Amino acid sequence: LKEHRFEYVKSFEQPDVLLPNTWIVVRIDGRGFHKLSDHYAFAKPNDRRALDLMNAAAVEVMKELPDLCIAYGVSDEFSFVFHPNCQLFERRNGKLVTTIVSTFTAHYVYKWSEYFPDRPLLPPHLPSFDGRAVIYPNNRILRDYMSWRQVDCHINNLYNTTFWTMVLQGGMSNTDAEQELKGTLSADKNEILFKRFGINYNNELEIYKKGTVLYRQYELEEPKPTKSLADEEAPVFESKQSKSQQDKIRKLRRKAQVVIDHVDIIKDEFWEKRPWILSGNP
Ligand code: DGT
Ligand code: MG
Ligand code: MG
Ligand code: MG
Ligand code: MG
Repeated sequence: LKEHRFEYVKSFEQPDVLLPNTWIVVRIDGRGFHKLSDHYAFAKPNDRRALDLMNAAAVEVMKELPDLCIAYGVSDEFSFVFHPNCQLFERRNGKLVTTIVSTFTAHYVYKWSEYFPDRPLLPPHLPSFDGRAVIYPNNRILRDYMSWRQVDCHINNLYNTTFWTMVLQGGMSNTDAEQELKGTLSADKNEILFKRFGINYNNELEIYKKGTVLYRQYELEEPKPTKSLADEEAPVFESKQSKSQQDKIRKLRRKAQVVIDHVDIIKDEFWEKRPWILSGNP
């Protein structure tokens, strides 16, 4: 029989396993959302419904993939974070990225009409997302990555808020506003907003200024078995967890509430108050 004569093609598939014991961040980003946001007339600079839809789709991704320990979203992007001890899909890059991108996109499309009941989603203006995985070798660098995204959110939002206020409330042309803002510092933008438009930037919504962080909350559960889970096995960075411990952790994560928050993730406080995020336990 010659049924097996085609099987050699399997050997053309290349391994793409991500380094062990490193944080994995899968960042997805809307393709051509500049155009999409125009087409569906998203509010400028921030469309609350569009952001809520991004967050709702991301919550579903967190629920479907209990291995995820935290996610951060801003604009048309979301970063999903797997703990160094994660063994999902044997840490295969392609499988992790494509699963996250397609799960997110499916929920984004499914929920669209709930958030935009008056703007039916129609081809050729359909949302799609790209995605990539990056590994980070330790907690400090993972936190610097998260800080980088939140700083980006702040810088962009201050610029966009000032720009669109000058255009929409100040009646300036896009090019004039752009010209005036060229080379300005944060303090200058705050002053333009306050002196010319009576807007205190600090009073803008937290979701716009800080973006969105998703994580699991365990407080409502009965006393956590942190002790037994922590003592049973060596620290996560030193040894692989057993299959049974991974299952236990996955179960606890599945039961936990996914919280939508708009808070500072740059300072220590956020991480110190929620030690399970960096410890991966549960
Ligand atoms: P890409 O990612 O290279 O395919 O291209 P874009 O167009 O998606 O560019 P990107 O991701 O750098 O920037 C995100 C775009 O999405 C940006 O043009 C503004 C738009 N956008 C995101 N959120 C909002 C929103 O809440 N309101 C409005 N009006 N636009 C938004
Ligand atoms: Mg982009
Ligand atoms: Mg984009
Ligand atoms: Mg983007
Ligand atoms: Mg299959």
